[in-house]
Amino acid sequence: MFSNSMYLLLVTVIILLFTLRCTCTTGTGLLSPKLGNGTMIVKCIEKERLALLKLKEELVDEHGRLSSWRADEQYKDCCLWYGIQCDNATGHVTVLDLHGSSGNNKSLSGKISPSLLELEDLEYLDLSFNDFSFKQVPEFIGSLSKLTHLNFASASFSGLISEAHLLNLSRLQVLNLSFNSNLTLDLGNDWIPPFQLDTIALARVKMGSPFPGWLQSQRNFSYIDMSYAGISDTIPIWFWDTSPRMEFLNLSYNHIYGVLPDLSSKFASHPRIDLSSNDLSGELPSFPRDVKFLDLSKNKFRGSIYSFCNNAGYIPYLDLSNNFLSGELANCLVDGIYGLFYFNLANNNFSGNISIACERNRMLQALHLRNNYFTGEIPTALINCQILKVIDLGGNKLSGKIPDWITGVSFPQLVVLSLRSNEFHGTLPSVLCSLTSIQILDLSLNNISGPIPKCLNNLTALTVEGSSNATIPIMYDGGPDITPGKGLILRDTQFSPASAFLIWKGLVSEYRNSLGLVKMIDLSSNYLDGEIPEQVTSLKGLIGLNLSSNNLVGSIPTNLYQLRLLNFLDLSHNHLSGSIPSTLSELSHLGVLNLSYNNLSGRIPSKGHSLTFDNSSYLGNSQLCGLPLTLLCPGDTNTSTGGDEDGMNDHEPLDELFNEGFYISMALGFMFGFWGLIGSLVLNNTFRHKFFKFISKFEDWLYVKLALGKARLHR
Ligand SMILES: *[C@@H]1O[C@H](CO)[C@@H](O)[C@H](O)[C@H]1NC(C)=O
Ligand SMILES: *[C@@H]1O[C@H](CO)[C@@H](O)[C@H](O)[C@H]1NC(C)=O
Ligand SMILES: *[C@@H]1O[C@H](CO)[C@@H](O)[C@H](O)[C@H]1NC(C)=O
Ligand SMILES: *[C@@H]1O[C@H](CO)[C@@H](O)[C@H](O)[C@H]1NC(C)=O
Ligand SMILES: *[C@@H]1O[C@H](CO)[C@@H](O)[C@H](O)[C@H]1NC(C)=O
Ligand SMILES: *[C@@H]1O[C@H](CO)[C@@H](O)[C@H](O)[C@H]1NC(C)=O
Ligand SMILES: *[C@@H]1O[C@H](CO)[C@@H](O)[C@H](O)[C@H]1NC(C)=O
Ligand SMILES: *[C@@H]1O[C@H](CO)[C@@H](O)[C@H](O)[C@H]1NC(C)=O
Ligand SMILES: *[C@@H]1O[C@H](CO)[C@@H](O)[C@H](O)[C@H]1NC(C)=O
Ligand SMILES: *[C@@H]1O[C@H](CO)[C@@H](O)[C@H](O)[C@H]1NC(C)=O
Ligand SMILES: *[C@@H]1O[C@H](CO)[C@@H](O)[C@H](O)[C@H]1NC(C)=O
Ligand SMILES: CC(=O)N[C@H]1CO[C@H](CO)[C@@H](O)[C@@H]1O
Repeated sequence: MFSNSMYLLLVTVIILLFTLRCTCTTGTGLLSPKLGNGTMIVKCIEKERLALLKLKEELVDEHGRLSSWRADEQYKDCCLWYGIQCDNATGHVTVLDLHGSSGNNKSLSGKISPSLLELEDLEYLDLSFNDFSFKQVPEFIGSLSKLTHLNFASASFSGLISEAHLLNLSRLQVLNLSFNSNLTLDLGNDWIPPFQLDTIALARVKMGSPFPGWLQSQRNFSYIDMSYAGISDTIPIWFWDTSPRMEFLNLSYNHIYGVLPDLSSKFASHPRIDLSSNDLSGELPSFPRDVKFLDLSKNKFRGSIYSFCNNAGYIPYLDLSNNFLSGELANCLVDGIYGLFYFNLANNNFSGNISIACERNRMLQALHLRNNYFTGEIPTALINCQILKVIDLGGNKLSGKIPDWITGVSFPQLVVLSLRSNEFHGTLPSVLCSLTSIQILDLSLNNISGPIPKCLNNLTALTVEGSSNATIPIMYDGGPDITPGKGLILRDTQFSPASAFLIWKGLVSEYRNSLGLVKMIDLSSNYLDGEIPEQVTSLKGLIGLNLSSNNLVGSIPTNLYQLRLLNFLDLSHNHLSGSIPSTLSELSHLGVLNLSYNNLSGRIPSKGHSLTFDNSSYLGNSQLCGLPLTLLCPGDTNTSTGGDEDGMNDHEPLDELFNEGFYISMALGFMFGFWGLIGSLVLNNTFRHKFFKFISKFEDWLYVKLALGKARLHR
């Protein structure tokens, strides 16, 4: 009886105490208190609140991302602050997630205060995509012994991460230090970490050249990315048996060498494997039959693809480009590999016919067979690969006529068609004009004859200025085994940007992330005759047009100036006649103009942009006159009298001084407001001419950089 009433009293007192506490906090306007029925209000622990305020004090938060972290009474519950989560039962802070995002500038910077250590139950720490200005990762993170997730990706940390940092992190599952270039992970080869990681994300973290030995202790990871890690070693045989759960492996961009063993049973289901850009050699080993993504490009694999094909199954994404593979494809794409979405064999030594069964590869969107020794005709079976976006067969020995089944009906999504540098002959079929999605049409370096079809204005994508999407996505999935006939179940769909190699201003460049912005026609080095059809002037989206080295006659279409985005125009080595339309000087984006070796006559337009081209643009037209050529037009006076300030040609001794580097530094100086300093130089006529010429070229350069993205030199 007594104990019962004591018990009742105790309960009453407790309830009273909590009610009081409730009143006082809600009374001061606590934001959304965690009122539960039966459960008590959990508020953050005072010690941890002060620690967070101290943390904020040492961080630089220019964009007010931490504005809810305040000392005021009504913000007292730190569990409600931005980026914080607390344990419902204990009130301890368990999550501190202050990640920024890629591509925005709202990053935090400054210093990480050791007050972080007060958060003794912290399990999840994410400071990714911030800017810690190449500071060291503080060693005290090693004392946060309850951490399971540590994400410092792309946070601009530098220096070393050593065993001391990780010594006490026995519960760690996710270690993400990716994209802190130069940061070095310095762990002893024999070191046995206290943790078993699930996710090892160390892209661009330097690890030294030996393959990291501490991985031998990790028996249960599913994800490992050690791309750009500076590894220069073989992959030790034990590595393949460390974790049966491995489903993502990225060791690309290292200097890994040696021969791979049979890998067909070394991964979890539907793995993604990227071993590209290394020095791996030997024959292609077997991979799991359900590999979803396999990139072995830019290695030194040799031999045939035959046994690889026979052991392969459903491979949505397969890139074997840039190796020394040879032999025939044989039935590889007929009864070997199936389910291809992306297929790349470019830059190998393959030969023989291309045979492909589209029934098994209905989802094929990108076919790259560039630079091999393939012969024969384009296989008719290709017509069934209806969602192809990229057909890249350039640099082979393919022959026959350009098939008249390459139409917009068969390939409504075709964006890139490159048949350059083959042995195609015959005329250009006018059905090509029905390729309404085409943005890059490259048929150069073949034996094609006859006229350029007049229906060019049907190439709808090329008639539109600009582009809705900078990248052209190649989709692939890793669904369950898909047997032909059963239909496709798309699961876990991923995207990869389509790419194409283009000859742009004489350089071979790869366009990937900005491919969607490139619109060009290259029919150069064929035997095309007749006139340049007026319809070409409807292709307002074109940024490149190359019709050089053909047998074209007639005049340059006067309305060519309508192609306002044109950056590259090459009509050289034809039999074009008449004068250069003066309106051509309105093409203000033009960076390359080549009209040389034709029968053009009359005066070179002497105003606007045409002035910025030197005489190589006009050579070999015996009847052209005026600057920059030396032949004077009737009635002109000799420029050597110095009367014409724009009359400086390119053969001045000053050339050596005013090299491009100099110009660039001048332009930068100009932009940063040092006009006064260089102004005196600009008073000089010669310099002025060159400076504006440079600015004009600089604009072109900038345009190409911006619009076309980073062009990579290749081969
Ligand atoms: C707790 O409160 C919620 C509403 O806030 C109510 O739906 C639920 O039934 C309550 N549970 C108990 C056990 O009283
Ligand atoms: C803690 O509370 C939040 C919000 O009320 C709830 O969503 C979450 O499930 C709770 N967690 C646990 C472990 O009870
Ligand atoms: C950050 O981006 C915003 C727009 O997103 C812009 O207004 C602001 O000027 C930028 N700040 C800096 C420092 O670049
Ligand atoms: C790791 O834990 C031990 C024992 O608890 C402690 O003495 C040591 O200081 C800790 N090391 C770090 C880096 O926190
Ligand atoms: C690593 O962190 C970055 C930034 O938060 C994130 O984008 C990336 O997906 C993470 N990697 C893994 C494997 O979790
Ligand atoms: C491996 O990791 C998975 C997922 O984290 C977990 O469920 C499993 O228990 C772990 N296995 C071992 C042997 O640690
Ligand atoms: C592998 O890493 C490289 C470099 O970090 C990256 O470009 C590539 O996309 C990654 N591969 C996959 C399949 O994610
Ligand atoms: C590839 O073909 C070229 C030209 O036929 C030949 O010179 C080269 O040796 C071949 N390389 C390999 C690895 O087969
Ligand atoms: C290649 O294809 C052509 C027809 O296009 C055929 O005549 C020839 O026999 C084929 N060659 C091989 C080796 O299959
Ligand atoms: C071009 O388009 C017009 C109108 O859509 C169509 O009538 C014509 O047949 C097309 N020409 C070719 C060669 O596709
Ligand atoms: C651009 O992307 C959007 C969505 O990402 C898509 O709906 C649209 O069809 C794309 N446009 C082109 C021209 O590819
Ligand atoms: C130790 C080290 O190499 N630190 C470098 C890290 O990267 C930054 C920026 O690239 C350099 O300024 C540091 O010298």
